[in-house]
Amino acid sequence: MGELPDLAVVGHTNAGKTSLLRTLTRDAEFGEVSARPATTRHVEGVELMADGRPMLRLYDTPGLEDALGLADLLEALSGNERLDGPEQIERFLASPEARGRFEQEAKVLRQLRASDAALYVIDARDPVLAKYREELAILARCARPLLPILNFVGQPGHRAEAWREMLARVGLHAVVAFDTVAPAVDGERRLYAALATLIEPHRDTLEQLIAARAGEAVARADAARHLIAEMLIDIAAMRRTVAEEAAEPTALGALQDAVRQREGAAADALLGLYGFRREDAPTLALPVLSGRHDDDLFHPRALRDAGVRVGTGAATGAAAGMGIDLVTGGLTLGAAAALGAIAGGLWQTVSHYGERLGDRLRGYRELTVDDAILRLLALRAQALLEALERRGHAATTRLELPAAAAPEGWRDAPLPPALAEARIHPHWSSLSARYTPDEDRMAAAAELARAIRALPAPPASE
Ligand SMILES: Nc1nc2c(ncn2[C@@H]2O[C@H](COP(=O)(O)OP(=O)(O)OP(=O)(O)O)[C@@H](O)[C@H]2O)c(=O)[nH]1
Ligand SMILES: [Mg+2]
Repeated sequence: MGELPDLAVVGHTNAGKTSLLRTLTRDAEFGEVSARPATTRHVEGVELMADGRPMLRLYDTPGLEDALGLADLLEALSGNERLDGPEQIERFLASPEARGRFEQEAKVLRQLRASDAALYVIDARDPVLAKYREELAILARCARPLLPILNFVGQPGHRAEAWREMLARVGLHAVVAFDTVAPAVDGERRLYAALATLIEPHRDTLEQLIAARAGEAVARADAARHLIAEMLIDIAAMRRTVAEEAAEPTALGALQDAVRQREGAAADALLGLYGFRREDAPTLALPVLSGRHDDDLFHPRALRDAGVRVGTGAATGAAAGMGIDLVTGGLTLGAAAALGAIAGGLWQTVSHYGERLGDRLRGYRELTVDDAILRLLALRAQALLEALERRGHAATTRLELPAAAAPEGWRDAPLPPALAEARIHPHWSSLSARYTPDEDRMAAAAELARAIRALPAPPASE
């Protein structure tokens, strides 16, 4: 027992011990996680960092498999002597069986004896079987505080209540529900708070850890909102001049690609910020990352699914060809907008005006990205952010974006003024050759970041 609290993570095989470590350390690469039992074979320690310094040591351990067999052995080893719990455990650890048949169990108990406390991970979907009671009775003999963690509580049909009841019967009243794949917003804080009551000597450290983690979460969400704001400004400010009409389709395609790339880069940065990998990216909404194109940003269905209002005639079935064209374009003639010819900025309207304006536009055609696309980008980025906030680092499936997670405002309310501002400052776009970020741009980005959804505050307490 050193100055840092040492915590053993113990439990039945496959209960999610390694998964819990992944989520607590925010490291999706920690150890090996698999659906087959006995995945972890050795004790593996890791320091939990916060505020740039280690605050806690966690030890992953192999799963307990044969609690009933071990209970019999402990009894046999005691013979007629009246040994207390730790004495029984020490005798077992010195026995040949601890290097043979019960080698895995010995590793767990040795680590628990060397730790300040243990997190006892439970697969709450399992019925409360006799072998689990035995497992707990053996762990209790190590004379270390145990904090039961109810894992898999995000799954239907879990038996958390039956588990709480059984745990209370053996004197374990502090119990934390913590689904490692989809932890509650407040889950980590509760876990450490419960732990602080169990290991009094380390209470201060654990409280510092809670504060540091909370601070990190705020800073992370803040950085995320800035990443999204930067992307939106880059895209809103973007403009491409087209010399002649014939070159328009090519320019349009190039501009769309630039927008897709920029969205992909922002998504990549968000994933990185939250400690997830590209493989975790949702297939659905990030075709640039996933290589799938059926949910492309410029696909008319994407706007409709997101409930973004695109204005007159745009998404109506009647105008399919034209409508799809214009929504697929997602681009407007910036010059025409600048001339006051259009307000909503729709391709159809623009084409219409374009004909009328004819000469005035000739030789001065500029493509910009439609408001509807900006709305969609904002909605998608915020949905991604929300999903990342809720994802545990033990998750093994790809992220899925909630359909209608982001706030209504981005669907039809006027866009934040910072974006209108960006529209008339082409040099604000980092995608432009003339990119010159000035103070006004920084101010606009900061203002826009504040307009990005503030995440729901965690529930105060249960
Ligand atoms: N849905 C869901 N799956 C989980 C959760 N926790 C773990 N799993 C899955 O359960 C399986 C076992 O998880 P592990 O973390 O390897 O379990 P373990 O306790 O370390 O297992 P051993 O090392 O074999 O003792 C894996 O397939 C995980 O992806 C959870 O909270 N929810
Ligand atoms: Mg494991």
